[in-house]
Amino acid sequence: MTTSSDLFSESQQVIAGGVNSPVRACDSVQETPVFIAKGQGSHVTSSDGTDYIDFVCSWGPLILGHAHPEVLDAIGETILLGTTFGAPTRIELDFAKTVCDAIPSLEKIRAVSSGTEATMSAIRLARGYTKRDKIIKINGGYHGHADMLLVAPGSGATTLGIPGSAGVPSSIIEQTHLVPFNDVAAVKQIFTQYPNDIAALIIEPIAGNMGVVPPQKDYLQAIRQLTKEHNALLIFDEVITGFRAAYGGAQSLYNVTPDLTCLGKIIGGGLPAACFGGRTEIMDHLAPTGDVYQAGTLSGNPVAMAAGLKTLEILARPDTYKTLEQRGAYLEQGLTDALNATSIPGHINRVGSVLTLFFNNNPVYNLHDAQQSDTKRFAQFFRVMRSQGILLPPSQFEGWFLSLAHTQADLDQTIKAVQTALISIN
Ligand code: KE4
Repeated sequence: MTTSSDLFSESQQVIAGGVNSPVRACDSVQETPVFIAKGQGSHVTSSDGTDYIDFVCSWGPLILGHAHPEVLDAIGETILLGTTFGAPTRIELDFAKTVCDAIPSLEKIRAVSSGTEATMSAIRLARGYTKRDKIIKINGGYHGHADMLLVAPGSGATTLGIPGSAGVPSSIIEQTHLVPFNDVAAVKQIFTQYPNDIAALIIEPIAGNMGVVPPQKDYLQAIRQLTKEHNALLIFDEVITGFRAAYGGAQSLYNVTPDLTCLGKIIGGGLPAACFGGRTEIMDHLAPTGDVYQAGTLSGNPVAMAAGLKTLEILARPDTYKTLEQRGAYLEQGLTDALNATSIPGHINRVGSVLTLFFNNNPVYNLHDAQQSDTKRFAQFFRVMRSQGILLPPSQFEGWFLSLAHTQADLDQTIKAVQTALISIN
């Protein structure tokens, strides 16, 4: 059996950094990555044959767990009809109707293949629609790796301590203005400075890439009001929160309707699919009806649409989100009790089925707070948890994702492993 470390050494010869996405390399926790051979429900098995309870869940998409039988059936039936046509298909229409029915801000969508494409395209559409160039983003918000959004990005860049990225021209960066999360005054200040120049404010309504950080009371409502007053578009990046925080996304949970919404992860059902959308009068600015160009060879891929559509159908079943909330609350309580039994300072942020345990003396309301966390202690904790068969996202600045496949036994085993890990790093 080939070990993960052997595979990683080989991969580093032919794949940049040995991984196809930086955060998978586990640099920040001073580990080498586990190579996964298969997943089933809430568990994955490494190439070394070790079983893990999985809280990465592919960084969010697998809210039903790995290899859900109904999703596999939907993929299996669809793929027999062909994989891609570069022409419209009925299933793309069914997918668009389902997503538009679910998400309050959506009258029309355009499907793409990744969250990065969705947010990049939404920003271009906002700039084309408003004929303005400047954008506002949140310090520590992560929206994929499009140039204009790689400014103080969260997720892997924060994990690796990279403030931005080489290769992005300063002329691009100077059009992107930063504000802290949960800080209305900072947004007001930018609009006062540039009253008629802001095309859009893009935000993760529940921050997920500085660790999980919920919006404070009335924050999103205030941002909605300010963007409206200044004729700037409000873009909710719901790539994580869409169909995770609620079936209608964070916008339905907090009752705030943005002008554009970006979705990804869950809506692909484990295959590459994402989308962006909004009111018809904005979306009709997109080619071919309008003059904002955007395109994609595999956009709306029928097999990915089938996986996503089946996933959303299952999520629409009764009590789904009640169950996810119960499981999230149970795990949070277990972590809280385990922390309180030690002298280790920690704070847990949770929304539904995604949470972050911050090794931090204080509550976390924004990136600055999150960066006060003890990342060394997180790395120790991660390693001890992995040695006990629990796979966490290898970063203090990511969320633990639960799925409908995580059982009570999984959660009890996880809580026990947390108790052991905290004692060992106390
Ligand atoms: P992708 O291009 O990776 O499909 O989506 C980019 C993206 C956009 N918006 C939000 C809110 C996101 O969280 C992401 C991607 N999330 C990261 C981790 N939180 C994906 C993991 C990775 O980069 O490997």
